[in-house]
Amino acid sequence: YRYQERKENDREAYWTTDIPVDKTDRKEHQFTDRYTLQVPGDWNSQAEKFLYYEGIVWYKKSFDFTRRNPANKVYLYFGAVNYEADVYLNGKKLGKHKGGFTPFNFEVPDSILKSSGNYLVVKVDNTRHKDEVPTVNTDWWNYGGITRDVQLIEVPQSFIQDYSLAIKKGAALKTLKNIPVEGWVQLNEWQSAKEVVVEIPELKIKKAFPVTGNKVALQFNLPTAELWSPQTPKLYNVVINTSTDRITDKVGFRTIEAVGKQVLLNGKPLFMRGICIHEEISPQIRRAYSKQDALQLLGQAKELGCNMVRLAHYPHNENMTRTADSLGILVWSEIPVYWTVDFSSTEVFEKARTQLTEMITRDHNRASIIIWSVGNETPVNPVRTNFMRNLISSARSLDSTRLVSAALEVNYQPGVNKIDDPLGEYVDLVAFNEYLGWYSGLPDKCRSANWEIGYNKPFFISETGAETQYGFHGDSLTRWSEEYQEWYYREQVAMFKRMPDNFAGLSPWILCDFRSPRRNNQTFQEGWNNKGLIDQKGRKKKAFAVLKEYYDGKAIGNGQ
Ligand code: ADA
Repeated sequence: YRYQERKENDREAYWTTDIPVDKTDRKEHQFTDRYTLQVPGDWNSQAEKFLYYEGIVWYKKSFDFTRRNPANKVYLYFGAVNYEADVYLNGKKLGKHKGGFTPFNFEVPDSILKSSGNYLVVKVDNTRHKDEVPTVNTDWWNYGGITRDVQLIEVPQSFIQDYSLAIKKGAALKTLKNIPVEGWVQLNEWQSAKEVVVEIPELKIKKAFPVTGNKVALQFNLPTAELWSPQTPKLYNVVINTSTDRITDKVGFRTIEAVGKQVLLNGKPLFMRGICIHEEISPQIRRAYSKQDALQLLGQAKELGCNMVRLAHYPHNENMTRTADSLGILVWSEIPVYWTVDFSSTEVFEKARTQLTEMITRDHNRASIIIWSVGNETPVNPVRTNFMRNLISSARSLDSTRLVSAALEVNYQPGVNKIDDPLGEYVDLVAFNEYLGWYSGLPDKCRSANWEIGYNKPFFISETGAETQYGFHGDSLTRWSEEYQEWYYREQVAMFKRMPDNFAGLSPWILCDFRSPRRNNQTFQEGWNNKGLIDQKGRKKKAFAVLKEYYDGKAIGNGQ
């Protein structure tokens, strides 16, 4: 709620070797050069020699700071640092954080911060380890650095820490009158303030709630409201006041449920016309971080006819979810429990749960987000199932208003493709990744495909795709050609049309080609996963039109 758009000129930071920091940390340090790096940004894309660099980089930035009120508290906020950050201000360590895609902050003690000549030093380490989340093996580039905004946030001693406001779960929306909403306001401490006042000026709402503890429950009716949906992404300004603090935000009101075999958005059946997206932008080829980047990626998804995106495989930056709110694009948001992490370790579970908590804490007021995903293609075994079940319960206890899911794998059996992963029982939406016609056989395999979805729930194809190099042409039997990918999508689309009626949508793999350390076919990959419908220079491949035609057809008369 204290989200601020970055000012374009405020992006200077340095990394260097000769700064007075905690000596025990210095032993790993090997560099003698000094560079200027943009923040937010990843180092890999800022100089050719760093493209493959994985390790430690020290950042330094000097700044002046004038407090608006000497009694105020100051926090230092990081949107994300990949992966481990040790933060020092004026030579004193403020703290440490692990997890490459979620925000964290430290309170800055009054004794440390000066009005001028402060220097902030951050030791960033993106070395991958087996006991981290994700682990060493990922099919995406391990972009290192301070990849999102860094802000100093000044707040009063007694401040509003967080809030939640959403339509009451289970509320009937037959008439759009007297819509019950509920939520809470979290105060940082018990306050002398007697009340919390919530205003939605456009709806002429102003409600006061007594402060009886740190967490103040909210409950009231909206006399009427336009619901948020992909066609009408209506956002209302919400203002929350106490006697000492005031926050503003833009909030959309909508409901999302899985009822029987359907996903219902605002009580109406929803078919998700999705696409997967990595947080990478072309043609600059770096992490996507700005609002412009979000507009480019989500704009391309809209052009494809999408009403939904799967933000794979980790929480993307806040500009993405904020822009999705304003453009009316539904979002699946995921933590990087990817393939195999150490499912037997309680420490690893805590690392995953921390990232889940940070993701949900940041984005729980975004109407666009309808699904929290706890992971991708995790191998079926009891230890992993227990680990994932516990993550699912954590997600539900942090936010009971959204669907919880995970991308599962298909159990391919002779004559039948089964979705029988025991996790299916615990998720709200049964989602799975299938690559019929790419990793096995030819696309015409789709014609005889039988699907056995072991759960009486809505299901979703969270990935499907084939690799293709833009501009490489052949007949449809020529793997890697645009024609092959086009054929793949045609056969897949024909198969989707025959899916059972609990088919709630799909998010093919993937909108744009992306860098991957695993993709080393010298003719067709050279470090790229080329399953994009758009290539690294922004050019559309032939299959783009095939999926678009399907989506445009699905959108007609769908009402969602
Ligand atoms: C997996 C994985 C994706 C992607 C895909 C592929 O399904 O979930 O991250 O890499 O494989 O391209 O093969």
